[in-house]
Parts: sequence; structure tokens; C-alpha cells
Amino acid sequence: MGTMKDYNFSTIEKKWRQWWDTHDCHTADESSERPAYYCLDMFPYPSGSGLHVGHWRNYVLSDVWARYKRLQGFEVLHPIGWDAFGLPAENDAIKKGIHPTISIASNIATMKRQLHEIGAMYDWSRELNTTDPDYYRWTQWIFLQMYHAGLAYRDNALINWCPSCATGLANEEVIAGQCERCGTGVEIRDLDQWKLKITAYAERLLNDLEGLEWPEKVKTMQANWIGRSEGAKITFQAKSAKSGFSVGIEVFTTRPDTLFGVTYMVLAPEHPLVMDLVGDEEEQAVEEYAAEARKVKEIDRAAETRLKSGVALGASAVNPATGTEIPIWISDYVLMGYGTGAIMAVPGHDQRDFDFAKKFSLSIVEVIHSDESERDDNGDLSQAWAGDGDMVNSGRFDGLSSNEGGRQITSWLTDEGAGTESINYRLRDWIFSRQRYWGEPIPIVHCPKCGEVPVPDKDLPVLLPHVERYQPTGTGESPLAAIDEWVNVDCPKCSAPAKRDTDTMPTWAGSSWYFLRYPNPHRTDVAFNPDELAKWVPVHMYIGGVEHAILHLLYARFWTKVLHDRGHLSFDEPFSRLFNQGMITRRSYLHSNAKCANFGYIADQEIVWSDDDPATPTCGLCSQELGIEVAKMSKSKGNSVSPDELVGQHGADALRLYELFVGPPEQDAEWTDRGILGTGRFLSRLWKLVVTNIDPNTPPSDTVTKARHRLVKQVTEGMEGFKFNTTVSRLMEFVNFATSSNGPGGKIDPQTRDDLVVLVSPFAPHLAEELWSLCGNESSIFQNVSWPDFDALLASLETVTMAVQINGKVRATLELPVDAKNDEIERLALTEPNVMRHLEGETLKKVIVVPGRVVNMVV
Ligand code: ANZ
Ligand code: ZN
Repeated sequence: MGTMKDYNFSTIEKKWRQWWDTHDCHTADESSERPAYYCLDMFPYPSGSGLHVGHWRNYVLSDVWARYKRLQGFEVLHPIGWDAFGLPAENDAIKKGIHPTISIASNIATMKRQLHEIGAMYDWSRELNTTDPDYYRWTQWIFLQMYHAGLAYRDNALINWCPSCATGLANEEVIAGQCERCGTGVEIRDLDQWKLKITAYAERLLNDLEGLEWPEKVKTMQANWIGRSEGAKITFQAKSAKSGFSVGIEVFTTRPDTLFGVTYMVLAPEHPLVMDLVGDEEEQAVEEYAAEARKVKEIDRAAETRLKSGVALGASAVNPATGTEIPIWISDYVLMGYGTGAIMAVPGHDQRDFDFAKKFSLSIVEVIHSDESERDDNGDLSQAWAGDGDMVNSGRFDGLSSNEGGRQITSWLTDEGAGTESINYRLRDWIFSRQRYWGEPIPIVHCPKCGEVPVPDKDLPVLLPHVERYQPTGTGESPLAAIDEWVNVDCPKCSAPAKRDTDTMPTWAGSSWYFLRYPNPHRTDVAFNPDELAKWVPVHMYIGGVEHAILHLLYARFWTKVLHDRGHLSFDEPFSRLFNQGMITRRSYLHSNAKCANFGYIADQEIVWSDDDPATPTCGLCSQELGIEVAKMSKSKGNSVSPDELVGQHGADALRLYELFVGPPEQDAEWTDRGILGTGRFLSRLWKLVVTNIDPNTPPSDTVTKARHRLVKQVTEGMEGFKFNTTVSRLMEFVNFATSSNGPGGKIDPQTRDDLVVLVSPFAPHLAEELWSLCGNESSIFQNVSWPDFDALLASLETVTMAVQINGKVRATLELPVDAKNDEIERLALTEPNVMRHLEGETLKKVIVVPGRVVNMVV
């Protein structure tokens, strides 16, 4: 039995992966009696660089959880697939000059091998790919569901345009004024675009956050993105400088209490009334200003600190509270996309208005008094006071608190027909058109007679044609527009010659509903069957990166709600519980010598570590000292570590353990290359401990039994709390104890051995399965073994001895954990045989527990 002595991970791991596959171990059984549990990973996009150990961590975390749930008795659905449409895949294909269909197939092959090596319990029978026509047929069908509900519409709009990706972007894809994908500064363009009316769901998307077991941080990010503001809409009567005509200008304000302090109005330069209101003299300056404003990024326009600029229109409006005439200006600090695109300016209480008024010598009236506001030597405001206070200079509202005043002014305006309570959301409709090749074609035909005609469901999918030239055109049209034989079709309604819509859907389309497809991925008659879905979805546990906090997670919630409202789903939230894993960071070394061939992020093998000064890495070519930076692991920073070699050298289980051991799952953790040696050693020690106890004649000893209960308790609690790193430490400690001469010296009883193997199995499944079978078991741990139980008392660390007295006489002693609760102590005391005997036939009047000392019973 020489082979049994050595832990040969590479043979073992291959063997068990094959065994799992041939025994269909990971296929979720629809007809199972077990309760259903859906543990979902955010599916990856098939990138050309494959997986690095940072990605691996995510999949290991979810697999530990899925396996744990399996051992707890659930039927676990743990699927995986490919988010393969969209910019990332297309940009990658363009960079390499390989058609996306080809590069994606080969990227998937690589990543599939890598995912397989994790040994995760993925149900590959449900693998799906968003670029598969059998899949995107249903993505198009959902788009049409939106269309029929009036939630998908075409709109000529100013949109964010990335000049480098040559496509329009959703607001969510613009991060600090830059394209979320490539970092290029975003421009504004005027294009006909498909939009999805996510704003119709703003209220529900916000309110329903409350019921979700999600990290607070993510919920806050979504809430801020939706951005609910309570206030009022107020109409100001304005007089055109050009025609003298009267026109109402509506503003949105969160501070109706400041109405008496409105000393001017500002319209966004793009506001449709600007050209009606402007005077002849002002017209040219206004046009020039508007043209300049269009070039400024929204993020800069909105910045509080931006130097205020603007032009007066020459027109005026009337403050409905004071009857005073006030001038109307345009300025880029007012955004067309928010509220009504016009504001009532209150320089006394809004800092941007204050700065603007100072610059253009407009009057400032204080209407909210506070002792805390900052004043100059004359007692005037030296800054806007934006807080609460008492109303002043506000006629009959004087003396009210600003909150009460706001309510009263709003109701007065409502009576006058000049205003109304209003709730405003920051959320904008989702710009859904992309002028790119690699996406789902929008299933609409444009007919000169019938207008927009949806492609009938039976004609779906609208296939993406295979073309040689798929590079973006940059003209505002997608490359599809150039394919005449594809574009020209008969109108589905009147059969006249018509044209297909040539836009494609954004990356986020396919991922907005994929979790609904996994329960029955092969159905051809429907996208999903609500009855078959019901037991799996909402997803019980969703695991992925926090970078999806807004985009993907908001869109998926939106689609789910729409499908629910259309009668296709019984639930309206997709993910009950969410876990965000932290990122893996690693040191990277930055070489600043531009003359050296190693300039930039320098590769590991080019770095020289001298023995004299081990803290200072230098360049192998030019000997210059290198800068050290700890950054998110990525290929472009030269600090990414491939799992492939590590799996070859140390085994998948050792890597799994190190991925867990590296730090708390929800936190970022720094990768160290030698860390895996420790977890590898641990697995060898565990192996030895178990194989030397295959046929033990070892009877259970008290210390080992207690240590076992303690271990089961610690691991169970660690699992429940998602503290996998400390849980791995506990397992290591136990193996140290079990092998140490102060402990049992390597001898453990069969139950302790079996429990240990089961506890380890979610972390190191290959090794655990091999040990399990060496212990004489025929089937897989994950087929019919349950998670071990523990006894709370045995599991507790320290004990005290307590006497149990009945009417002052000691009748028993109890060995109890120091932290035992009074009712627990009482319950145990009452079950002592000698105590029970003495209580027979007596009425128990009173029980007094003196913790740590005595239980007194009075009969
Ligand atoms: C008068 C006022 C007085 C305001 C005051 C604030 C303080 P949030 O909280 O983000 O919803 N506003 C409205 N529409 C705008 C637009 N399109 N561009 C720029 N600013 C706009 O902000 C609402 C406030 O932002 C509104 O309330 C309005 O200024 C301004 F003491 O109205 B307020
Ligand atoms: Zn160099």
C-alpha cells in the first residue's frame, strides 16, 4: 500500500474530476425531493487573457458555498455560462484582428478548461452563451415585450458618445466623464436612439431594495444612482424678450421654502424655450454660449467648484411669491437632463447660485435665518446657507421653520395652480442602442408605410449576419447598415420593401435575464417556464464583484420587474442574497527609465533581487531601482498570476485553499506567490493523518471528541458567516492538534476522521473525495453525506463544575461550559438521574441558579 502514503494530487484531482463528470454529480436534478438552492456566479465574458488567480477566487468562494449547501441537504443549482456579446469581446477581437465568433470560441475553450480545473460543481449541462441564437432569440423577445409595453422607444437625444469605441453609451457606462470600457473622454452627440424606460420603475427599484439581503454598500450605491429628491414643481410666468408673449417656465426645486429668495432664473443652454425667450440683441451671444456648453462634459458642468459662466436672455419672469420681476439667464451649471432643465435661483441658500449672483451682481436675499450661517462684517451672508432655519423676508410665512414653510408654500402654490408637490429621480432612461456589430440586432423593421414594425415572435431570432468587416464605422451607424442583403426586408405587416433596424443591443442585455434561463436552458418554445423556475428563482445566493453594483444589478432588477408585470414571472426581484468578493491585488514593479527596454510595468523575470538589499528590486538590464505599487491584479499591470502553473505544481485543492486563506472573502487581499506552499503542506499533513487512521482501533478519547465537536462548531459558524479564511485556519489548527504529541499523537477515532474529511470537502473536494473512498465509502461525499452536527456543550472550550442541591443537599454535580446560560443549566440539572429521583412525587417550588457555582432547588 505504498501509494497510499503519498499525497499525489495530480492523479487524485484528475481522477475525481472525471468521476464527477461520468457520474453526473453536478447536474441539478429537477425532480429531486431536496429543497432547491440556486447558487449563482456572475458569468464571465470570454476574455483573451483567460483567468488569473483573482478571477479564480470568485469561483472558489461560490463553489465552497454551493458544496456546503449541498452537504446541508439542498439540491443545488450551480450553473455557469458566457456573457459573450458586447464591447469587451468585440474590442478584444478587433485588437487581435480575429473575427469575434472565432476568438470567442477559442477564449471559451481556454476558460472552460481553467474553470474545470477549479473542480467546481458547475452543472455544465446548462452552460449557456449569450451569443447563441437560441439564447439571443429570447433576449430579442424580451426587448419586444418591452416594446409592446411602451417601455422601449426611439428618441432623438443628446447622448454620451465614446469616440474611441465609436458608439453611444448609457449613463451608467460613463464613469467620471469617461467611457467605462476604454477610459476615453465621453462626448455628447445627437442621435436617434432606442431607450428603455427604466425611469418608470424608479420608485419600485428604490423601495424594493429594502427587502434584499445585499451588502448595504451596494444598496446605497443603487439608491444614490436612482437619486430620489422630494420637492415641488413650480411654474414661473415669463415674458419673451422677442415677442412679448407670456410663457410658463417650470422648475424643479427641493427647497420651495426659499421661494421668496428667488432673484433670478436659469435655464440650461439646451432648454427648448431659450430661443423663444431671447431678445434680438442677446441672440448671438446666447447661441455662442450654448455651442460652447455642448462641448463641456456633464460631470464638469455639475461640479460645485466650477467657475460660473452664463449669459442673460434679456427676458424676465415674475416671482409668484413676491410679484417681483426677475431676469432669466442661461448657464451650463443647469443641466438639461435633470428635473425640468430650469431652476429658480436662490443665491442666499444655494452655493452655486450664490457664486453666480456674486459674479454677475445679481441680488441676494436671505430668507432662511440661522445662527450658524457665515456672514461678513456688514452682517450679510458671505456664503449660501443651505441648511434649515427660520423663515424671514417671506411675508406671512415669516417665523415658520423652513420645513413647515416649505409645506405651506407648496400647498399655497397648489391652490394657486402655480405648483405641485413633485418627486424627481436622477435615474435616466437607459440608452439601449449601440452602433456596433457584436450584439443582438434590435428586432424592429422600419417600413415607409407602417413605421416601426416589431419582428413577429415566430420570426425570431433576427440573426446577426456574418460579415468580414465588423469594425465600428464612427458615422453613427452600425456596421450592419452596410449589409444591403441583410438590411432590406419585406415589412412584416404590409410586405412593402422596408429596412431592418441596424443598431445592436448593449453588453448588458444578455446578462439582464440569463439567471432565468439556467433552470431550463434548452427549451425552444419559451424563454423560460414560470412553473419550472419557481423553485429556483429568485436566486438564493449571487456572488460577484462590486463593480456590477449599479449597471448589471440594476438592469437585471428592471427586466425582472417588467417580465413580472407582463405576467411572465411570479416574483419581481432576481437575487435574494448578494455577496461581493474582494479583489486580489499584487505588487507590481514600475520601471521609470524610458530609455530601458523594460520601461513600464516590468515582468517578474526581469527583476533582480539582491541578497544585500532584499527590499529593493532593480531592473535586470539597467540596474535602476524599481517603484513598487500594489494594484488590482491585471494583465496590463504586468502583475497577474495564472492559475495554470500553480495548479500543475501544487494542485487545485492547494490553490483553492490559498485563495480562501488569503483574506476575508469580502475584502481585497494581497497575493503572495509563496502562500500556496503553506496550504499545500497542510493538505499533505491532513492526508497523512487520515491515511494512518484508515483502520484505527482507536477508541474515542474525551479530548479528541471535544476537539471534534469544537471543530464542527467553528467550521459551521465560519461557513454561515462567510469567514472562509479563518475557517481554513481552524482546520489547520485541528490537524496540528491531532498530530501533535500533546494531543492524540496522530491517533483519531473513525468518527472524528470522517467528520474531518467532510468538513474539509467544500474547500478541498478532490482530496476529500479520495480520502472518503480510502475510508471505505463507495459514493461521493456530495451524493449522500450530511454536514456533521455538534453538541454545543461538548464544543465549548472551558468548563466549570456546579453542584445541584435540593433543599440544601447536594444531589449531583454538573460539568458545564463557562458560558452556559441559566435556562440551559436548569434544563441539564433537571435531567440528572439522581436529581430526577429526588424530585419524584415532589412539587418543585423554586430553582435558583448561581452561575458557575450552584443550582438550588426548593421543593
Ligand atoms: C431652489 C433651491 C434653493 C435649490 C436652495 C436648492 C437649494 P437634488 O437634491 O440633486 O435633487 N436643480 C434643479 N434642476 C437642476 C438642473 N437641471 N441643473 C442643475 N441644478 C438643478 O437638487 C435639486 C436642486 O438642484 C433644486 O433645488 C435646484 O436648486 C437644483 F436653497 O431650487 B434648488
Ligand atoms: Zn532598465
